[in-house]
Amino acid sequence: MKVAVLMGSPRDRDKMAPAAEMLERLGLGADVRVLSAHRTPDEVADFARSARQEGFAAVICGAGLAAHLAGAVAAHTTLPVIGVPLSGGALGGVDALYATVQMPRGVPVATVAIDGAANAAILAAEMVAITDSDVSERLDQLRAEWGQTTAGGGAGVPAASEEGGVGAPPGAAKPPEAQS
Ligand code: C2R
Repeated sequence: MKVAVLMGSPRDRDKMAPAAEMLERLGLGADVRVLSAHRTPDEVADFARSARQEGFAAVICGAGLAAHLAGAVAAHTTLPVIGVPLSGGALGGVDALYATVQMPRGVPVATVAIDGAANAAILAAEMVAITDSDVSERLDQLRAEWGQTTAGGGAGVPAASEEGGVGAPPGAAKPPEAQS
């Protein structure tokens, strides 16, 4: 199974890199593309309409500012779409968060934290793991490594700057639950 990782601008690459890294770590192929609902609307629609047939399990969309990419993709597919609001600009990513999360009924976008690219990949893997026991086992291993059992308290969760970090702001070595 493969997962698409889309981003609105080449300048989003660093913030979205943890998504592809995490997918790879969980044994899933990542198809990374720059597509914009504003700048390349026809390409976005073409991609989304054919994504299921192309064998994608889910589509991760990262965008900053007036982030319409995830919503535009969701308009053209019933695959699960996971939105990653990206930080930057005068509003620090809150604009992208609201634009991504506030979808109208019938066209959902599962939205992770601002700059939460790694969590978007984990969520996509969890969707695949519903029917894929190999991916399910890798997710269990990841949790075990990070000490994220109910008893472990997440003490081993790496900071965002480390391998496959969870998407916390740079320098904030917090477990995922501390972000929400
Ligand atoms: P540029 O630096 O290329 O001007 O992009 C991008 O994700 C980026 O964070 C600035 C910001 O604009 C965002 N962008 C969107 C969309 N396309 C580009 N939000 C979209 O389709 O939603």
